[in-house]
Amino acid sequence: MIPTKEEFNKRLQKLKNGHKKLLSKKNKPVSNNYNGIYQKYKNPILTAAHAPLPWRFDLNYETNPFLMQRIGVNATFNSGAIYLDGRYLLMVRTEGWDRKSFFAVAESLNGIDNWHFWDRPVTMPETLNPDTNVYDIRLTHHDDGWIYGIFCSERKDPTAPIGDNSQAIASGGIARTKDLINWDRLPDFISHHGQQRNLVLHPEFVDGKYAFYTRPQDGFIEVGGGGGIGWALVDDISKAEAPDEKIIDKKIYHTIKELKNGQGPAPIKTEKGWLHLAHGVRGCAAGLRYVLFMFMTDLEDPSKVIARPGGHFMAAEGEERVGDVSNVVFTNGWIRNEKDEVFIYYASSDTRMHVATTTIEQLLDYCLNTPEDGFRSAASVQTINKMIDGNSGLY
Ligand code: M1P
Repeated sequence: MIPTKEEFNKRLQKLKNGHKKLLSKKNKPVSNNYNGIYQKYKNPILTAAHAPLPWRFDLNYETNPFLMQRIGVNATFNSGAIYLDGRYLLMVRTEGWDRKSFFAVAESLNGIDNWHFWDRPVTMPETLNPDTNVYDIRLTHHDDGWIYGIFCSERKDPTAPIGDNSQAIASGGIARTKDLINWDRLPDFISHHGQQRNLVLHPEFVDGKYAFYTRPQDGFIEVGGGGGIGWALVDDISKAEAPDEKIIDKKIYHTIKELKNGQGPAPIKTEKGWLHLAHGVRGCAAGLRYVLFMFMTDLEDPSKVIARPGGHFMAAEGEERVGDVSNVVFTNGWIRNEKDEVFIYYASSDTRMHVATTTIEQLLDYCLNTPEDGFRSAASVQTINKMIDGNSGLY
C-alpha cells in the first residue's frame, strides 16, 4: 500500500530528527590510548550517514511516496583540509553507491564535532579528457594567493586489452580557487616518470618555482620501480610539467613502507623545519596494510630530509581496522590553528573520517627524538636497551 501523506510526513520528520542528532553529537577524546603524541577521538567525525538528506532523498510525496533513498553515499574519506576565517573545512572524498567519488566541503567551528556539509557538492570542472573518478584532494594555500586543490584523476587505460576493466591511469589533477566553491581547472600534471597519485603542492615557491611532492608509479596499483615520495620543480603551474623527479623518501625493504609511500597533506612550516605526514604501505596475507609516518625536511631546502622517526606514527585500531578496504589509515589533510594546535584528519579503511589532535611542539618532539629505524631486529633490541638503561632508577 502506498503510504498516506501523513505517514510520509511522519517518516520524514523521523529521518530529519535522526540526522540532526547525528550531526550535533559531541565527540570525546579516547581515554585509553595514551601515547603522548596525539589524541584520538571516540566517534568518526564524518560518515556516509552525515551526507545531507536532500542529496539522497526525493522529498516530494508526489514523486516519492515511499520516501525511498534514490541516491546513496557509500563512504566519506580521504579529505583535504584547510583553515579559513576561523572555520575548519574538509574537502571530503565522498563516494556514491555508484562508486564515483566527488568532492564535498564539510565545516566545523571547533575542528572536532558538529560537522555539516555545505548545501551542494563541489562542481569540479573537467578537462577535455574527462576524469572517470576524482579523489584524494590536497589543499594548499600557496604564496601566489590561490588555494590549490591537487587530486588524483583516474581514467580507463586506453591500451588495456578488450574486457580488462581493471587497468586505469592515475594522473595529477590541478585546480585553483579562492572560496572552495568556484574552481578553475588547469591542465593535469605531466610526469615523465609514469603514473601519479599522491601529488601535493608545496606552499612556497622554491627557487622561484612551484614545488611538488610526487609519487611516480609504473602501474595503477603496483608502483613497480617507482613508489617513493618524489620532488619536482615546475616553472608554470598552468602547464605543469616535471621532466625531473628526485626521490626524497624511498620505499625500503622490511619497513612500514616496503611497497610504496606517499606524501599526505602539504607540509607544515615550523622554525625547526617542515613537518611531513605521509602514508606507508606493506603487503601481507591480509592484503595491503596502510599506516601513517612522519618525517621532517630542511627549512631552506624542503627536498632534504633532516629527521626520520622510525616506524609508524599511526595505525588503524579497533573499529578503524574494518571497512571497504580494511587495515588502512590514510591522510591528506591537517590543520594548524593560531594556537599551534594541529588537527590531523585521517580516514580509516576507506570508509569514514576521524580526527586526532596534537600540537606543533609535540610533533617536533616526536620527529626529532623518536629513534630511527635500525633496519634489523638486533638494532631494534639495542635501541630498546638504550632506553631501559636511561630509565634506570626512574620506574
Ligand atoms: O585503499 C587504500 C588507498 O589506496 C590508494 O593509495 P596509494 O596510491 O598510496 O596506494 C588510493 O586509492 C587511496 O585513495 C586509498 O585510500
